[in-house]
Amino acid sequence: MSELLVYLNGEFVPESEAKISVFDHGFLYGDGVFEGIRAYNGKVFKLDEHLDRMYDCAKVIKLKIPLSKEEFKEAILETLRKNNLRDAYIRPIVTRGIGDLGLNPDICTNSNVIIITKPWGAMYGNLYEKGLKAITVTIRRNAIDSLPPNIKSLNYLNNILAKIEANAKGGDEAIFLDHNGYVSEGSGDNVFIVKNGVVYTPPTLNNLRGITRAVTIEIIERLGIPFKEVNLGLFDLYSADEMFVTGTAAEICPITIIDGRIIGNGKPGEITKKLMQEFRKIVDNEGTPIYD
Ligand code: PXG
Repeated sequence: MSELLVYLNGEFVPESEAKISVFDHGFLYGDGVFEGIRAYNGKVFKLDEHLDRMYDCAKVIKLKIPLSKEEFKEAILETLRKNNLRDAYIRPIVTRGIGDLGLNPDICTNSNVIIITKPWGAMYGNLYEKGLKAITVTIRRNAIDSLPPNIKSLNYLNNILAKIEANAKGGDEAIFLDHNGYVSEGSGDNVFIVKNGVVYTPPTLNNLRGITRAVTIEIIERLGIPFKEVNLGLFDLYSADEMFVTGTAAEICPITIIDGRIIGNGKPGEITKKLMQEFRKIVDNEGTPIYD
């Protein structure tokens, strides 16, 4: 089987030849941005929303992306076409580019643009039926006034530390609190709970403005399920009737146990299951077509 092709600064190169310099500040300092996007059934889900977020993040870190959004969109679609993909994971990356040693981003002149695409299915396997085991980790989410969690940057060490801790404690996913003890998010997803028929999720100052989160809220509102965006604490998580996470990779995935507390009856809740069904319908039907 021939290798998949990676988009690298306008060229399509085989995976094994897709290389960038060790002097790239993306590698040296985690200086850059990325996205995680998915294609279902020949259509890219929420492509404009992901690109909008990536360009916003780039602006925040004063990183110039050498393509217009339209050009970037076309590059993503073309990468998928070159690889004959219909169900895929898409990873656009923009790095600060080559500079000398030393932090100063102004010495880097040419950012690198990379688009990796891979065939991809469900992330958590049978856990969509069973539910995840979550662990609230002692590592706090990056403070909003140090490294704002709204930036989807190449520096994911905070998330990786959380994952290490959750893995060590036998969990499937880590849940972060922020420095005030408010619930922030998972290591790669946003958090929701259900209590007495009302769905709750924290506001997005202390977490990533998840695109799946936004889609989930749209579904909740369309179904007329009561919904509140409020700060949550450990008490709310431990006493929830249902709990789930949302993300491009995770989709909507139930949590059935957190820190040894069983959520509801220990099975994915009714509202969670309804939202998962509705989400499936949307991803199967909506999106930017890859092939005409
Ligand atoms: N919080 C964090 C920290 C994330 O990294 C989300 C929330 C959910 O955002 P979206 O827009 O995807 O609903 C993310 C996204 C991976 C992977 O490879 C991780 C994400 C997305 C895609 C793939 O683990 N995280």
